[in-house]
Amino acid sequence: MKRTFYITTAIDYPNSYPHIGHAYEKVVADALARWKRLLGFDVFFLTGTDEHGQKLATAAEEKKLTPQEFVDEMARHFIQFADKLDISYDDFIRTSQHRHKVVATEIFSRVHKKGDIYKGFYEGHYCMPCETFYTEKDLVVGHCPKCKREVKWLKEDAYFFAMSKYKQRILEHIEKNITFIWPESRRNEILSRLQGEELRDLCVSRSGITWGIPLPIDKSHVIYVWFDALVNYISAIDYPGEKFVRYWPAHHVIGKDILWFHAVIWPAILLAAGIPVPRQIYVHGFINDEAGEKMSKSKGNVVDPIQLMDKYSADVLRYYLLRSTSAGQDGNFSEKDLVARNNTELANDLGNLLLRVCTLITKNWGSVPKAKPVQLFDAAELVASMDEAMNRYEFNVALEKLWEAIHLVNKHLNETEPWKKSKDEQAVILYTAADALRIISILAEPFIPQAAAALRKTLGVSKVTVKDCVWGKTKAKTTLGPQEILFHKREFAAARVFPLALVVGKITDVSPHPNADKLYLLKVDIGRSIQLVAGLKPYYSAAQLLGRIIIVVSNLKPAMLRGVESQGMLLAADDGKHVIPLTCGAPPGSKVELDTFVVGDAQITYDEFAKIKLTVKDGHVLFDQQELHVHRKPVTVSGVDEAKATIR
Ligand code: ME8
Repeated sequence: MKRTFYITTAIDYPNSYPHIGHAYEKVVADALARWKRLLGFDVFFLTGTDEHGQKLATAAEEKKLTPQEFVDEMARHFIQFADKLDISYDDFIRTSQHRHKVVATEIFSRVHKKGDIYKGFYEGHYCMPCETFYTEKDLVVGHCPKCKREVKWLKEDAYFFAMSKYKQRILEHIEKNITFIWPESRRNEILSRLQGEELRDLCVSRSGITWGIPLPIDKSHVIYVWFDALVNYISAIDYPGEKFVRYWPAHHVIGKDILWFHAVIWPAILLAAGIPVPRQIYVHGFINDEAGEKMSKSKGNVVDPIQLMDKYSADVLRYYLLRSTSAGQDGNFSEKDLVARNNTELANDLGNLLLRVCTLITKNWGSVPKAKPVQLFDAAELVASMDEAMNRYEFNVALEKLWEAIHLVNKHLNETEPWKKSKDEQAVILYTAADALRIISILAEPFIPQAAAALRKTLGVSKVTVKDCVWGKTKAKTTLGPQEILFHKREFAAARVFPLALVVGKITDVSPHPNADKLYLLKVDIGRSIQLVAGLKPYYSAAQLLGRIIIVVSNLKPAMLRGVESQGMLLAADDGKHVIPLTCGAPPGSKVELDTFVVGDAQITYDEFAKIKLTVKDGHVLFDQQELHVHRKPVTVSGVDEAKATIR
């Protein structure tokens, strides 16, 4: 029987689009999942979305959707995101799925039957975005210690989980199992917190919220979102069925902000339900901006992983994230460094090596010559040292080992100068290089799966298992090709700014302007309600505009137009004959983006606006050849003469 390896990521809150932290965590888990598969393990890799709780209900309300409609739409983005990033997940769990609700309810009932759930009331400072209650001393200058936002005082009937009962068992487990919480610094953090303070019982219900899983013992409450969410790790493997028996316990990959939930609350729930605790909790650091600052929308320093993949590739982003961060540490994202690594390590060291070897062999031999290779490096030792690093989540170290091998092959070609050698000597040199690349193509798979597949295709390698990482397995007479450019060299250009903050809006009211014949007053929902003055009266009746989805400039200085304030401007294409408002198939409140531009939000004047030239091509709206879109849904306009249209 194959050894099993069950690995999970945290399940992401889909209240907003995936960010670089989500990308990093998924890539970390994916690299290890792929590595273990390479080693012959029977791997099960789980990722997913955490869809209940007030935070999601509020986000849905802002978009005027039901929570279910909202999470259905957002989960699609997260699935597409994982696919684009080449995440080899075996299952994607969504906590609003029936299969999950059944198991979450069952676990709650089990803990209740055990006598570990009791009724009381809760009062405390509650942080809505983090769905967490805090005591006075937890607060940081009166604000949430995690997200630093305002907290609200709440008092409500609630059910409690007698978590304090399990403190000793959890403490002993952590003490006995050195690698249970990894890296060690994180283990020490939890140990000292458990040793130093009393473990309080946990409030595990919320009343007054309907978006969640009802308590089996009291339908007027829903299960606390963290209790609900943690259960995903076993609901996805059909607890208590055959898959659960086969794969549990898991290796959980999570970020440093949710360690307490995984290292203490989750083991307590499992112990109460009579289920073994997880095998390991690996805690990664955060990806911050170039200056080491936390990324946040308000600071405007957020990098979008989807844009990065479009601009470079999933492999380049994966490689950069894995290579430039150390296990457990925070990493500073720098696009400049990403480009530098792409150019030297990926395009030069690896990509050019393949081209060189292919050219030398094809030109001089037609196909791989027959010879006995020189063992440029110890393949078994390379695998073993990479394995050691991978098991410690030291992906940068594993990649350094692999690149040492790549450097040796480059050096071998440079120093032996095969083109000056006899036929026999040349055969040995070139066979060695091709054979080394074959081994490298296998070991590169967990990090850069697309390039590794292209490499294997060129080298005619079909099987991917670590057993093939031995010298001399390349078949003589293999014709190499197609010769792929694995990585293109890039130039780093600092991001340019698109000065218009555009947002999708829905017209909710149309009335005539009191002092002007050609103007309407529009009420528009852009996540909040604003008033616009628009010169559309000659072209449209009120009924034709009501309910229409439009694009609004939201950073234009408000202007008084014939005595009425306009808090923005609607964009329309005008070809001299028709005036047609731009639109987009995204919900009101969504922000318009461009791939390689950062969208500015500083207020601009009408004169500044008038200098910005937008164009239309095939119905899509462009700025400097780039499409305006909302997460790939283009901003469009149809029915105008595109050559003559100006957008105002
Ligand atoms: O916490 N860098 O979801 P989430 C690296 N739903 N990792 C980051 C990060 C950053 N800048 N920002 C966030 C939740 N993360 C819960 C999890 S699990 C049963 C429920 C990590 O979408 C974060 O630490 O806020 C977490 O591991 C994951 O992204 C999802 O965060």
